[in-house]
Amino acid sequence: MPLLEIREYPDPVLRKKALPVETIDDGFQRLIDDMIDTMYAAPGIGLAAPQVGVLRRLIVVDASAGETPLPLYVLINPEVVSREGEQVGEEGCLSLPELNSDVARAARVTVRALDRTGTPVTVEAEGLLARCFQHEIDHLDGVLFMDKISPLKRELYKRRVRKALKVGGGD
Ligand code: GNR
Ligand code: NI
Repeated sequence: MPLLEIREYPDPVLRKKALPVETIDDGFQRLIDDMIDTMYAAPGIGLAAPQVGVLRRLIVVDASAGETPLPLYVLINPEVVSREGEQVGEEGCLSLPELNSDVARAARVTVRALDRTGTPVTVEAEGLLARCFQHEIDHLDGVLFMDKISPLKRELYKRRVRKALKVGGGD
């Protein structure tokens, strides 16, 4: 199945708000499968549709780490319905190459969504999985983790990207 092109900052599509999914048809099932393949190939632990240029509210997440297997989540129109506590931990993003930084997030979240069959599901998460859900749902609102780091780090990163685009052309 074809891998999708992952859009990188400063691609404007990453800053737009994604629309709710209204129809889960065959084309949409294909998009889900292609996003799953793209996430694993990257490799990443999550992927949001805007990262592949699709402004719809769809995320895929597999936060399995080494010994600890977790389910693959496909969540349509996901919403954080409750959050508790705080955790600070390092994040990366496939759309922000070479940026890694600590981000403060809720420690635990409850997410309501539809699964790929359109069935309502409620998922409770903590730790890395909770972090990843928050990161992916932010993408659906045009929010990137660079918005949540220190202003100094953010400005240094923006400058680095601008410079790389100037000399390298970036296609
Ligand atoms: O692969 C990814 N790793 C990650 C690590 C910590 C917090 C969030 C993430 S998500 C990221 C893939 C990605 O960019 N998803 O949007
Ligand atoms: Ni990301």
